[in-house]
Amino acid sequence: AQDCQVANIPVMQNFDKFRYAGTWYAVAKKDPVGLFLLDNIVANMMVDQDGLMTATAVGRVIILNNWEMCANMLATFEETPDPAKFKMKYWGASAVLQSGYDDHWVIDTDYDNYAVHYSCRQVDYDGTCLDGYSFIFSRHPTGLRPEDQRIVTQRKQEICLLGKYRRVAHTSTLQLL
Ligand code: DAO
Repeated sequence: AQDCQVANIPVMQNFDKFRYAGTWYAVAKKDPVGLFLLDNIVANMMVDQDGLMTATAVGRVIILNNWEMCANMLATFEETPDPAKFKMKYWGASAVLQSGYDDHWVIDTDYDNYAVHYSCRQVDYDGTCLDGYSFIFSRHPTGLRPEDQRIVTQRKQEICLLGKYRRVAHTSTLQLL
């Protein structure tokens, strides 16, 4: 069993940012308070010659109560002593979009099919996560392979978020890429 302490959450061992690079489709998401990215979420991770990891991401958002748009987001990642734990500075191509500074932890990935992401924005007094979000990413827009689903379900349980996810559709009624 797991104690759900943010500090004890197991992350990817020997994380390789070079193999993590490339396109990832969000197929499921646990939303934070003040949900931002709704669906059609695609992230493109890059590592430059100096080893700096950056990302571009798109997704459908609703801003100013009822205005639907495609968010074009940018992010840079700061490394920490744990290679699977990054600090992510993010902002929108447009000023109406969210910006912020979040954790970006890679819980597990096989690099070729699935990745489990986790970010706790606010740790509670008891050490559990009070407000956070998590993406389940796939290399395939069609979703996870059955053999990956089993692993991902296990990871969701280990990060104490089993049952908290919603499916992220890739319907692309807005022009996204
Ligand atoms: O959608 O509610 C939310 C939180 C997500 C905010 C961060 C989005 C921009 C950066 C994406 C980079 C790849 C994960």
